[in-house]
Amino acid sequence: MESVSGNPIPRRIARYGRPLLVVALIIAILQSISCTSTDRSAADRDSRPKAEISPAWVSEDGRKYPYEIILPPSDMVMVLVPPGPFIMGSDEGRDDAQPVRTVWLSGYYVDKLEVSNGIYSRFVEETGRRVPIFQWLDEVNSPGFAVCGVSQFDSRAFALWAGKRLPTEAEWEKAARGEDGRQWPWGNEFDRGKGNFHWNDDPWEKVGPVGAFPEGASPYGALDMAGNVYEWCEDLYDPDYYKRSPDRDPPACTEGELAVMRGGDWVKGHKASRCWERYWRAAPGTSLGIGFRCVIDMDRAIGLLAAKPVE
Ligand SMILES: [Ca+2]
Ligand SMILES: [Ca+2]
Repeated sequence: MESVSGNPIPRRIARYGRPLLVVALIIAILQSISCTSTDRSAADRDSRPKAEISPAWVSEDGRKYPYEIILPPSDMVMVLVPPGPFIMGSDEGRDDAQPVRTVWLSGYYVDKLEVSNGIYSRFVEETGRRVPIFQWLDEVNSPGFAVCGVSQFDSRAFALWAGKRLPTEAEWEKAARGEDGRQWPWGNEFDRGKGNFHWNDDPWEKVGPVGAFPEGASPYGALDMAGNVYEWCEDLYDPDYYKRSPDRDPPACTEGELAVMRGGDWVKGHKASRCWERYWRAAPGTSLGIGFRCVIDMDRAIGLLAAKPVE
């Protein structure tokens, strides 16, 4: 009788209670293992060297320098050019890039992209600097396009606002071609599809957006160092400067009537965009094909509290 042996419900509990208890224990153990595993993963992530989370170049004294940083107020991505030697100059073309030699540079960060209209307009708003002279042309004034129509003086003023500076010719050249003496940022064969050049198949007949040709990246990841807009350097143009400048951290040349710009523009082709080609213009002058990018010394960048790795 159920009444004698007890309520059927307690009996079921008695009958299934042990297996249920075992199952509950197994679930609890599995949950415990799962939580422990999750906690361990989190702990592992937290304890991993930052270099694994945000890859960094490590100096001989153990300092870590992220390969990419962003600095306010321009908030542009900058890529690292670690200290070391590179092959500068060329035996081709005019003799102003001769001789070919090895030059050693301290480390620095260079803007990954040319300065855009959008970023330049923030500088204009904050400082009252004149607007670039071709901004009335709808075909060049899109916020994402490289700024053009700026003088070397304008570019320097922007660099000062951004807490940076214009590159020396040597810094510009190394950022463009890396260490191995290549002709273009991507290698030794010209490719119209790797930059905004004249007569190529891209949608832009004049200046175009910054960063539109990722396959044209330099060994350090800088884009558009061949084509789109010429880029002002800090140097004045001396045709003999490559012959007489020091082999270690050559400073910007301060003697000359004209200012240096590099990399060719949207109206030029393969020759002007060779990494070692030097070109020039009056420092107060400009054109639809002249813009710029900035650099900052590596240690100065890291010393700034606002410097942070790019996620
Ligand atoms: Ca084009
Ligand atoms: Ca360029």
